[in-house]
Amino acid sequence: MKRRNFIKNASLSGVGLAIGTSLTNCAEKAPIKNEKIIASSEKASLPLVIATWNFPNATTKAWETFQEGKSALDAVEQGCKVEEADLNNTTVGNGASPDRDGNVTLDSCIMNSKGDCGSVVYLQNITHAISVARKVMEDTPHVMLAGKGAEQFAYESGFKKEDLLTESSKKAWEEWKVKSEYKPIINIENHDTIGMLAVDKNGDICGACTTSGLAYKMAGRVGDSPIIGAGLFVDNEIGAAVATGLGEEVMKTVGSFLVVELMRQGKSPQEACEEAIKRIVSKPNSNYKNFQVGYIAVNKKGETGSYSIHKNFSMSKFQDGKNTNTQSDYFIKEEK
Ligand code: SD4
Repeated sequence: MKRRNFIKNASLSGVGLAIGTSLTNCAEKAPIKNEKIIASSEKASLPLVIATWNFPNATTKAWETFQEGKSALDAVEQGCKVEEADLNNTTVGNGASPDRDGNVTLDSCIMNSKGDCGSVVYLQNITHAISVARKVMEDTPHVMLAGKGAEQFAYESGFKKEDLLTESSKKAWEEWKVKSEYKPIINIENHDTIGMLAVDKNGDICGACTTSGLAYKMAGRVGDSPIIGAGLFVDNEIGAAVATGLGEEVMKTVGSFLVVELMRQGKSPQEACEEAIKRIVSKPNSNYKNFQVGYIAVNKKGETGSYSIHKNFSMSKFQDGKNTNTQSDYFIKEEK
């Protein structure tokens, strides 16, 4: 398919889901007490870890990281690394589906309880994008590094060059190229981005998100997942949220920041996720029936919530030594 056709189809269809140096950039806030949220009920058992989708190995790794006495930041990084290394996860890290030109490009970000954050976009040839994002946060004066600069920084930080395109991803891409159809596919099979939020025993919250984005995306396309405020947001006074699904729609509504701000206004994590999804579906001309978006959120008390447009989104949780995966409530109830 000619690039122009691809662009046209993508915009008509809504695009399918083939599915710090400490930072001065993320401003430190004066502490704001939201009595409505903080004082209203007892805290849930801490620590806890939640993640998008069904990722028991990742949440287990994050929990074990806590058990070793490490931080919530370590927990989310280690948890996300499990999926980045899993060759069967074709939406994250090594083994991920390439863009339409055959290049595997990764987007990732991380945020700590002090409001510091780091991000990499369009990163190639490095499995653990989340660890590079953490290095951007901790070792540079910047928030975001892209493309060749991010890759160069990764090598200078000790990461090794790897070929992330596996034989099976290459084969699938070659099959896709025969027709080069970029159709909306809303099924669960095509979503595997991991977004993870962890609350330590003191109630301090960190988050991370890592993905290869959409399979067979246009070369150069970047989604919501590395964008602080869209794919991920942490406000240690209030809570945190992370998104999965069609990143374009998440970016247009600054979704994760919105969820956290709704919690600041007094909504529970569940109510906040629902409202953020409603903002997407209620936009004029929204073709939400053709794409999936899901949010998970946690507040300062350790209460959690999740919600999506279509059914089959789920949230993994590790709490009280127990791993669970729960189907999320969703907007389109008439779906079979
Ligand atoms: C993106 N939000 O790049 C990501 C895709 C995703 O599960 O979450 N897939 O738009």
